[in-house]
Order: sequence, then C-alpha cells, then structure tokens
Amino acid sequence: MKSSPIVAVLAVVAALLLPSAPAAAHTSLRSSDPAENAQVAALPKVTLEFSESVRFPAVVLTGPDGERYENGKPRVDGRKVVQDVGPPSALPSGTYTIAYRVVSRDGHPVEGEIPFTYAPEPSGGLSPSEPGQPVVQAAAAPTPSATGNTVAPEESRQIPAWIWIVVFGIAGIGIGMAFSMRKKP
Ligand SMILES: [Cu+2]
Repeated sequence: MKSSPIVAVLAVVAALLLPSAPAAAHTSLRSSDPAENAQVAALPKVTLEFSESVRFPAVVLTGPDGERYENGKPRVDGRKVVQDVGPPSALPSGTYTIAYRVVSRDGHPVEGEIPFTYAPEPSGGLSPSEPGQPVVQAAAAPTPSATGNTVAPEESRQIPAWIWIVVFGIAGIGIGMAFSMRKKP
C-alpha cells in the first residue's frame, strides 16, 4: 500500500469537489408576467417568479422606442420579484423586453431577457391614430443594446469575487495535499 497517501489525498479532493456539484445548481426563472412572447393589454407591473428565493434584483423594461419604462426599484418577496412600470399613458404599444438579473442563494448571478408585446385596448380612450402598426414594426426591430449595457457592468463586478474563492479553494487543497504528504513519509 505505498500509494495510500496519494489515494487518501484523492479521496479528500473528491469528497471536497463532488458534494459541491449539486449544491451549485442556482435558481432559474419559473414564470413571468407578462410571459415570454405574450401579448398583454395592460402593463401595470412586471412579476418574475424564480425556483428559490433571490436577492439583489435588477429589472430593466425597454420599450419599442428603446426607452426604459420601469418605474422605481424592484421589490423582492421570497421567490418573486415585482417591478412597477411607468404610467400607462406613457407606454407606447409594441414589443418590450424585460431584462432581469438576480443573485441566487448560492451566490451565482442569474439573468435573462423576456420579450413580450404590449397592445392596449383601442377603446380605452387612448390615441386611435396608430392601432396596430407600431406592434408590427417593433416586432422586427432588434433588441436594444441598452439593456445589455445596463446589466453587464454588475455582473463583471460579481465575477472577480468567485475567481478569488476558487483560487483560495485550490490553494487550500494544495496546502492540504502538502501537509498530508509530509505526515506520511
Ligand atoms: Cu449557482
């Protein structure tokens, strides 16, 4: 059994690494209101529901004109994130994109985009001059890059923290291996 120290070290390393794999499964978006690619007649707020509780939500609602229509900051209620939307009179009809970003319980940031169409009822006293055309035009328009610019900087701040944890973790394993090698001549 001359190889037993190495086997022992490998067993320790495996024990450290294997349990962390299932635990690393971070949260995911369960549902949203409006739902992806849905058409809604009213848009009072945006609700996102995740598979587990989340923290530090950021929600950007980009309208068909490229402007942002989220109103105030998002609220967290356990697994739900609620974001108020600007006043209905200010909302143009057309294709919107919800860009969201939250932090899982395991610390991983989770983000995504949800496109949907806002088509208010024409009889609701709103301007009848453009009933359907903006929807069609906006549907062909590409997703505004402004949403990516808004969300990306926060994630780039998040990544270094994880790099450091990984680096310290690897260093710790290395130190552990060195000690166990010495104790067993
Ligand atoms: Cu994760």
